[in-house]
Amino acid sequence: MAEAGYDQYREDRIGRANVADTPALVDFYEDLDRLSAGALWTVANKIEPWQPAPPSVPMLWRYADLRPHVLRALELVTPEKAGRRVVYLLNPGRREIDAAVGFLYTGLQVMNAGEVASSHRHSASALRFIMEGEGAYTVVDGTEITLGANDFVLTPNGTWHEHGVREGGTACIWQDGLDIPLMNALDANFYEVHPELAQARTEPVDASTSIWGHPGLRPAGQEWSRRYSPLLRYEWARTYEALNDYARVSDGSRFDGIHFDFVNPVTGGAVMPTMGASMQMLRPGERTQAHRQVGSFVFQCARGSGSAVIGGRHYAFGERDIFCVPSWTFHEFANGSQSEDLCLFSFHDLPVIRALGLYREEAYGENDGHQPVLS
Ligand code: GTQ
Repeated sequence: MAEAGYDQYREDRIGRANVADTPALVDFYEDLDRLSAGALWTVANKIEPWQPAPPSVPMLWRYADLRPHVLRALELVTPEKAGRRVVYLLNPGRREIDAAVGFLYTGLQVMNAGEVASSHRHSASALRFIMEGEGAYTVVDGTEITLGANDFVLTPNGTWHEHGVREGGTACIWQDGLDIPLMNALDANFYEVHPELAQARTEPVDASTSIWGHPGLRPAGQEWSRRYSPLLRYEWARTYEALNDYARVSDGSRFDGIHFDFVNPVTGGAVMPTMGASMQMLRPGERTQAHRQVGSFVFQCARGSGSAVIGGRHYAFGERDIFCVPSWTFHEFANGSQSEDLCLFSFHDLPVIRALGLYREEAYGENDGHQPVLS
């Protein structure tokens, strides 16, 4: 990797078609442009890079910076007027498509006790990672799901869903992750409002967890053929217990530490067709080696604090901070604490990448697996 900084790092990946402009060529390009056409060699470097050259840049969004503004939104707009009261995160390289990284959208949604947001459904798949507050719930296709801190929750595409906070609760903030930019890139995005504001509760509260949420146990005779997981909530207490149990017997991955994917219990595959999610833990003092993958990632520090080197840039983060890793960008993590573990939640587009046969990964081969930190 060049030492001239991240822009150079990106530039180095872009091939160079080598046709110098002449008056005749410029004339030619103008004629083509008038016909809504163009010469490939003028754009080949841009549209056919040697390897993925994402316009997304690594980003760290600090919760301490965002949180006051998220809470401000409580006073400024109602869920009825806004539809969803969300502060979303915008990658400077992805402004035109409102993505946090690649084709992934993320935002911080906030609701007060007693508030309800109306029911809707869309082609986009959605997931939530709960950050703070008491009493939040979401209703997905007739089941009310209780949301607690660090729970991971699905609202798959096509399912009616609405959110709220129960009376007697507190202001609640959670992270939304959606594939909205991907749906729009594919011109496949539909959006529909429920005829009634709220859907009927046809199932008992937390039914999906009670039926499908027991490791190693499949409810006999229950059919499930939809393209998303029937388990809609992955509870933090169980996830954290699993991380610690795994850590007792293994060092996990040299790139990701103790690392679990959240999966569909029926298929063992990703929770939704377009987005997957993971939780990983780095033990006190642990430092991973760098690798890169085809796929875009959004991380949230769920517990503890640590640092990452992403594309040669160093980021220090604390609990609830959010950062992203663009596709094919080397990244590595460290837990500098000697006493506390570090847990990172992430979601990504690997189900899409894998379904299309595009997945690759590569270890950073030099310097014992650690990137030089660029200026
Ligand atoms: O809760 O369904 O942050 O539709 C963006 C779009 C949340 C939602 C967002 C959405 C939702």
